[in-house]
Amino acid sequence: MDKRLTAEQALNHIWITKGETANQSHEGSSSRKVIERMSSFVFNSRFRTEILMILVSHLKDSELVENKKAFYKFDTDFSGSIDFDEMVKTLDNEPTKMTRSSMTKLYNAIDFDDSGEIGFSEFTAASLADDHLSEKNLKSIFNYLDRQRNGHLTPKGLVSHFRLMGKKLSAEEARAMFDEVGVGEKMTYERFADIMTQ
Ligand SMILES: [Ca+2]
Ligand SMILES: [Ca+2]
Repeated sequence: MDKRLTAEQALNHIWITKGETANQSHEGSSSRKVIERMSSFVFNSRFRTEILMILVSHLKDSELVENKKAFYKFDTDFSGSIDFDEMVKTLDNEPTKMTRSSMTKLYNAIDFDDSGEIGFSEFTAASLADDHLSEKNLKSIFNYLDRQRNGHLTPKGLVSHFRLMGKKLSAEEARAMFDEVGVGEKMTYERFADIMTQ
């Protein structure tokens, strides 16, 4: 709860809203929504980001039409990734302005694997809509992670799940991910849903 307020307050700080004109196209305002959602990504915990990345890999193309449209608005050379210059150029063209230093922070937060570029999955994880975070989707991701079906997630369970996905995660990192979101040993679905929808 607190985190959400902080994010919203900071967001108001980042954006100098010029107001939308009545004749602004639907596409313009829908991509602006994507950008607004994206801009709060700076405040994400690692746990939430990791789970969003998993969620993205489970979504169908048909559920990501809006995200794809927005992605190609940024990826102007159609290389399949967004570099920092592309991000700056696209955001500079928006009716709302963001400072360079906010852009850098945002870019680094979305470039979750530190590859120096924002790929489609990273972009999408950062710009998911409330619909994508429906109870149905969250329950299915939770059940997917709760492989022992005992109703909670643990740092240890996360480590073994990551190993299955071919991703490295040390016990210390998993522990730190739980600590960051204020969870001890066991994360229930309710807590999980809370973290994911904040
Ligand atoms: Ca590109
Ligand atoms: Ca990347």
